[in-house]
Amino acid sequence: MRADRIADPWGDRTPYGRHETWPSRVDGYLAEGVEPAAVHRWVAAASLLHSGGDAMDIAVVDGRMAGVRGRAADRVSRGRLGPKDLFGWQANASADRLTRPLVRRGGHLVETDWDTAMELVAARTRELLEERGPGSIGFYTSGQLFLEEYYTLAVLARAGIGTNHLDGNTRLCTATAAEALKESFGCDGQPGSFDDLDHADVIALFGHNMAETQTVQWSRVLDRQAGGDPPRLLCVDPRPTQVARHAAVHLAPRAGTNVALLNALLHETIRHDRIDHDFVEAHTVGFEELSERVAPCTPQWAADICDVPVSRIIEAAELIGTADALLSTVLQGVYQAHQATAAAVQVNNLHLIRGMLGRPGAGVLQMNGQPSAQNTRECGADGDLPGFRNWQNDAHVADLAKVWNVEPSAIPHFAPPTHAMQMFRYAEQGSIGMLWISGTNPAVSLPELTRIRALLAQERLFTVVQDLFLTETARLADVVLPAATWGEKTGTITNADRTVHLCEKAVEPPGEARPDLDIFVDFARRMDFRDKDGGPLIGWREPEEAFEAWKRCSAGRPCDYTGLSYDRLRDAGGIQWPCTEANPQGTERLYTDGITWAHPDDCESYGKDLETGAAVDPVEYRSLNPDGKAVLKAAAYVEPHEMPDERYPFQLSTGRTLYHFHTRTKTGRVAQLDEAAPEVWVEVCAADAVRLGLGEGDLVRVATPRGALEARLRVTDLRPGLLFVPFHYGYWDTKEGDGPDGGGPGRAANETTVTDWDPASKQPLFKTAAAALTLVARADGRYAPAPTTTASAPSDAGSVPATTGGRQAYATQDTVPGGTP
Ligand SMILES: Nc1nc2c(c(=O)[nH]1)N[C@H]1C(S)=C(S)[C@@H](COP(=O)(O)OP(=O)(O)OC[C@H]3O[C@@H](n4cnc5c(=O)[nH]c(N)nc54)[C@H](O)[C@@H]3O)O[C@H]1N2
Ligand SMILES: Nc1nc2c(c(=O)[nH]1)N[C@H]1C(S)=C(S)[C@@H](COP(=O)(O)OP(=O)(O)OC[C@H]3O[C@@H](n4cnc5c(=O)[nH]c(N)nc54)[C@H](O)[C@@H]3O)O[C@H]1N2
Ligand SMILES: [Mo]
Repeated sequence: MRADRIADPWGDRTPYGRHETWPSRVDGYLAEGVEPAAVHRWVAAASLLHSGGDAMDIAVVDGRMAGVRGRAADRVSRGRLGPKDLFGWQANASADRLTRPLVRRGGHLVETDWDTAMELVAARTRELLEERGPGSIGFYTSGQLFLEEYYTLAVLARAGIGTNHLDGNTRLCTATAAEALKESFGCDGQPGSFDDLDHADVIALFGHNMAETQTVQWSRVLDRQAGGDPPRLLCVDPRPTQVARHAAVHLAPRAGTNVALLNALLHETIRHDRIDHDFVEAHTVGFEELSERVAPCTPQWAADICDVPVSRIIEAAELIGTADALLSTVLQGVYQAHQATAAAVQVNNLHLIRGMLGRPGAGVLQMNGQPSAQNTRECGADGDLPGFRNWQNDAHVADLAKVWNVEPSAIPHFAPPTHAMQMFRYAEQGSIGMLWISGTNPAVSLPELTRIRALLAQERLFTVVQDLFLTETARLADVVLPAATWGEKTGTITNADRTVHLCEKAVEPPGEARPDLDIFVDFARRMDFRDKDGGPLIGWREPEEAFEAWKRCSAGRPCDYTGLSYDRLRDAGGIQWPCTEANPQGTERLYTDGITWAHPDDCESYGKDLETGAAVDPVEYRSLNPDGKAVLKAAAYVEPHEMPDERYPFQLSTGRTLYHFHTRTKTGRVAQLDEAAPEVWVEVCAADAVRLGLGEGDLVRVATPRGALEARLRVTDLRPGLLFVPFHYGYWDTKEGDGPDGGGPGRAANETTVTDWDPASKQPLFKTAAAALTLVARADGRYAPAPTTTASAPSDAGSVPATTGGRQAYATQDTVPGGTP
């Protein structure tokens, strides 16, 4: 069967009932003119454009990628693929891929050979180490490389250079997921499993537009809704997402008020005694304090703050309170906020007091966004030590030093690992003299771009950018290293429910582009990093050797990989960690038998004060939680730092659309995806549009105290007083002289966002800013270039042509009879 998967992103329904197995449906797409029989090889991989980890095979014809298909047996997708995965691979073959290293000479980036480029980087590193020490060097990496690459980078940076300045764009993405898990359970590690979607009777989505950002798991929800005993959904999102449209209860709160709402939900749960007292007694500390703190947080109190009907809050509390198996998911509507960790922790609290953990259907998914964000975190390429080790615990540092065969003092742990927002500040001030950026495009994705551009362009900052394309960030670099990507190199990625997939090399990279692992290993060799016995610090070259080295580092930690191998992953497909020799099938759910990693000797973190971010000291933690139970941490609601006023009367939120990935370096180069959403737009509700005399398609200006952008207006059903702008659109494909560089109007959402972050997770705020909206030019018959299939659907359905993909977007969908192949 063929279907236009741009017009229908989720594909056909395969209904199933509660506690049944999700039926398979194998999705595939082959390039125009390629017949299945012409495919020479199918090479195993998994999705790289979100955190779902959908297994997919890459079709190879004459040494080139020619298509993809899902894998029926895959535990997370059962064969399905979303539009980004069906079509996105085509970007690999873009004519403008970087194929040779570039170095800046006389103000211009010019091509050079690898040896010259790498020697330049190594020479600068040596010079800085000698003159100013390891603290003058910083690394900013990604959630999109492979585990093997992060681990190598973590060893290289932490024990080789000896710098504390290593973080990922995961800071913008899943830092709050990690922090909320540490606060509640003492340690990172996703408690739940995607399989919980098969068993839950209530699914609550907090600030998570699953329909657009995890399209395959959303198909699963739709399939359950079409089957017997469907789950009831609770959606907390100020926009009319597809999730909201399918919800039994939809709350559209004022942006930035999640803590008030969650405190009211806790208040109601406790008031009605919908509590699992045995679970609370056996597995938690802090219940009394939590009860006291939420006692004044009545639904009426929250209704005023959140600007939602009080009856709706009571309904939401009843849904949660009467669930037999509750699954909650949490994502950026919670994480990119001034009280990110405080709010995410209250979702954990709801589960803990209701005993909704560790059994089928009862679980929390503190979601990840990027495909390998989990690996960035577990390998310590973010602001943590590898293997979820605790930087404040000398025994953990000593253990890591043993794995690496270095002195503990060689691993900086005098202060918490530096977070990305602080690293950029150091680069701005000049204490960081070299910043090596891999697999991320901060000149589009960080807040307050005027500041970021100026900071990266500084003469005194030596910037290395490792990417596939000459991105906005690469254009500001001193050295640009052309990387190979997914499909052109081998490695593993771990998705949001701890499922590890192997991605194998299918084709050669273009030109001289090299895998990120090769680049890091090459650098380590040039720097001649040694262990304490004079052996090489990094003794591996190949991905599988790096994986084996990581296994040794993960041994005995929560993310234990010792039972996995490339061969096992080839045979079995995706496997969930922890996976040991004693437990070779992996682990579906954490915390099935109590809270296992919160003990003071084992925990990754002693926690932080949710309001100030101050670290709890070991002695305090030990006295609060001597037996290592889950910690119920309360938090008071605090108003967003920047609220609308007369000059800036709107709240501005930013986020995603289904058809694009981040700064569009891949999806913007693919016809099917680009044409579905070719330009930036801004969403406003009908009442606000009428009040301001604005209409669909008008060119408007959105301004905040930091900057402005221009976009066409889409009138939708989002909450009054709110504006929404997708953050995907940088300026790489605008005409010469256009965009902020050339003085024209900006179109990147981050021209407007603020440099500010959650005190505990240090994740920046992308969901609340005060903004003004003014007319630039009338629509003159034009429409906003926004999809109609998604949250950006126009409130007047017939007013805009429907989003379709046409023939070029036809993909196959095959349901396997009988479900499980
Ligand atoms: N199509 C697509 N999928 C992706 C990505 C992509 O770029 N494109 N990126 C991947 C990555 S890295 C990530 S992190 C995830 C992100 O996935 P999501 O978090 O689902 O995506 P966002 O659009 O950032 O934000 C989700 C929702 O938060 C809502 N929101 C805004 N403010 C508030 C608030 O104050 N409270 C609440 N409750 N909700 C609020 C917004 O209306 C929005 O619908 O997606 C992943 N998947
Ligand atoms: N306003 C606003 N801003 C946001 C957000 C928001 O919701 N609103 N969301 C934030 C979130 S959650 C995220 S995750 C970030 C994402 O922000 P970024 O990480 O900056 O976005 P990407 O476009 O994914 O950048 C990844 C880069 O890596 C390159 N790349 C891809 N594969 C490889 C590879 O194998 N090797 C190398 N070396 N490079 C590769 C790509 O070409 C691309 O340039 O944006 C954040 N910024
Ligand atoms: Mo993300």
